[in-house]
Amino acid sequence: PKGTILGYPRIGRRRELKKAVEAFWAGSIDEAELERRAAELRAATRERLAGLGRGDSAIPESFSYYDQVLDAALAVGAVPERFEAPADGEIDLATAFRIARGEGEVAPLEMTKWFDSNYHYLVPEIGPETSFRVACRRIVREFVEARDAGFLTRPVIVGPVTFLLLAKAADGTPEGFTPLDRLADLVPVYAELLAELAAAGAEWVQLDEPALVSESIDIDRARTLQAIGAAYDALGAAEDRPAIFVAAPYASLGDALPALAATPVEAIGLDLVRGTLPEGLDPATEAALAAKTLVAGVIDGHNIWRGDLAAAFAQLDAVGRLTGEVAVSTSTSLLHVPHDVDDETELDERLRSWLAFADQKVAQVATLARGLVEGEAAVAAELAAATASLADRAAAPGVRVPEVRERIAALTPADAARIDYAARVAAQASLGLPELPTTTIGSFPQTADIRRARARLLRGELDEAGYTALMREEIERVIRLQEELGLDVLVHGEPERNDMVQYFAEQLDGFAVTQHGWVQSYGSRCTRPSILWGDVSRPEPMTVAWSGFAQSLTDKPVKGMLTGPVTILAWSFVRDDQPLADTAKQVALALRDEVADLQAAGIRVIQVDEPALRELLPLKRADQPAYLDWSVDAFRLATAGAGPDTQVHTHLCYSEFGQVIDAIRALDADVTSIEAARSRMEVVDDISASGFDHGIGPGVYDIHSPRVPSVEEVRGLLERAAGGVPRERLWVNPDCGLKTRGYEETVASLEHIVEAARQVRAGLVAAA
Ligand code: THG
Ligand code: ZN
Repeated sequence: PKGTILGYPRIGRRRELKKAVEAFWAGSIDEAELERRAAELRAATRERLAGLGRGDSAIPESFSYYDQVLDAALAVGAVPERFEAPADGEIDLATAFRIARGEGEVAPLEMTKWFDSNYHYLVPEIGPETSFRVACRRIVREFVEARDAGFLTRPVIVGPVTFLLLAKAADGTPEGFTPLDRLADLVPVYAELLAELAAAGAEWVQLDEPALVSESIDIDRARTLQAIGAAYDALGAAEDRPAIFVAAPYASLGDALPALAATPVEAIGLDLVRGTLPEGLDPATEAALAAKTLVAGVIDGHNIWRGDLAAAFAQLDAVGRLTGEVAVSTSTSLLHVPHDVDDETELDERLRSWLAFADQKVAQVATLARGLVEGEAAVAAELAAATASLADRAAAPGVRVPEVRERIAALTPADAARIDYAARVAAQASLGLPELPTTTIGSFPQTADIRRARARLLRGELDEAGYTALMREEIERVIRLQEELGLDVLVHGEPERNDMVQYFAEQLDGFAVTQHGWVQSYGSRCTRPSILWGDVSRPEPMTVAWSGFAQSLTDKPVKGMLTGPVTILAWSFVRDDQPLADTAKQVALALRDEVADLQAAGIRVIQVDEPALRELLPLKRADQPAYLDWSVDAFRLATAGAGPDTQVHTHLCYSEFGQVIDAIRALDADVTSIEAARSRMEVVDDISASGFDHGIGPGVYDIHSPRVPSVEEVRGLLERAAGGVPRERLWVNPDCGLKTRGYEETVASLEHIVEAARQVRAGLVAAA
């Protein structure tokens, strides 16, 4: 094919898949009905993609009910024993969902972030005993389904090297075992699957190998390179197989390119948006590449800008100097973007003309592919239109706002620095907090009533005053509850917030929000990233009325709750016409204004959440220090306007703190709460070892599970933490916000937490 995409959104234009899957979980539709609806979605997708060309494997078959890494695990039968999958025959959907979601005491596979995106995949568990077999032929069935409808599609599956690199060693595996040790056992199963695809008539198969571009995932690069050679020499040598296309999105392949080029695979995909054109290749690699198809990912699959089509076309030329066979593609799967800009009828028309969602990107690929075949002149009008759109965007009001830029230019290092921690501790003694203070992360359960009130406000059935009254009632209830529970630092519970980023985006200049721009986050869950298109500023206070109201109800300190600059960027679609670092500074200054106003309203504790700090960490080590510099700087800029007696908190989740531990320290927050319950506090030792010497609240309640921890259990965790952290710096809190939990388990858990803190406090005082 001359043009293709690496994958298409699966959730559906109106989240049809989410609705069908959740209906199946709720028991309101059966498996046959779920399959029927999913098939309908796949059929609609193929029709949408017909512009890529029907007959030549241009259309990827990239559907998934839940997650593509889970799909690969099912395909090769790598299912941990606790799920009791059948030893032969196909793994059914019910089992697949049990693996994804758990059931009763059976814990699901762990979930973690997919490269530097907000998508979460399920982490396979591989041990020395894991048996591999072709256990789910869904990709074969879907290929046949497409074939019978007249489409010769290209099945997509996560490749064997990435599958093992993303997996974790199963519990209880011997020291020194890594999942990659099992490559030789796994590859024959992939070969079998490929043979079945070939038998069904597949001409091409796409194996996704994004792990090859990441320097964070593989600890032993030489071994990874060797694994690439072993896997693809073996798969390439198979007699009955489709042509193999290895896609490597999210960054440059680097030294994995020569390794891959040396294997018999027919096509290699390069991300030319995040990555660069390979340079300085050795003659053997040059010769090998010249004989392959290079699939040039020049259309950004990770962002929603229409982009520079002429520059993309020029990149194809450059790739053409490496091989005679060039195809144009998206840089990544379009999984990360919503379906269709044309659905956004409420969006400002001028802004809309600058955007490209999945369907528009497909059209861009088709245009460039036509240019490859018919020559640049044939698509000159389209290229010129994209260039004109870029110029229109650059000149539009709001994209560059002089006042915002002047304020940034006038910043000095002193603006990002608070006085030293010891002086702050002394000033904050006036908060009157006990040893081991208890608090929560911010949100309380979002009840159906709260969501209903917001929906009625949006539909115009409830006016602002009525909505505010309902939210105030809820805040008062949450404050009284926390007082009864005996918590020390209270929160207002965030009933007024839909999403911790969108809430701020809706109130900041420079952002727009969409109506239908849903993007899959994990399983059936989606978010609607906001679009950060212009210079950011804060026209009015965003949270002060709610926090101030909450503080007026109680003598205990109420924590103001803000989302940090990095997280706001990470969970939005961000402008691509200036460095992220510059955009982060603008967001930071808007937050700095909010901090000042909260402080002026009598709020003495302010939490600025940065759960996405690690997510944006660049995949290449060389890029990481600069990122950590600007991300830390943005946080400090947002918070350093706080006086010494204002206590600044931050919160991070996802327990993988290893690579960002120094950055966490550099944030210089007075108190940092982190996820720790599931890792049994191991993370506390890591953090202490790093020299962290500010307040820390390792989570003692795993909010991902409905389980209520006992007082003894919480006490044990606290005592464990107190072993690594001096008690005057230790805080007591859950792992994360309580938004997704029910009230019953929340109240019970918080009672246990407060009681455990009381007991440990007493014990510690007695021992001193
Ligand atoms: N906000 C945003 N991104 C996030 C989180 C967030 N990424 C990581 C983390 N939190 C976990 N992700 C999610 C994403 C979606 C949902 C829950 C956790 C979720 N979504 C609702 C759904 O799909 O039904 C829709 C929510 C809505 O109506 O706005 O429950 O907190 N940006
Ligand atoms: Zn969290």
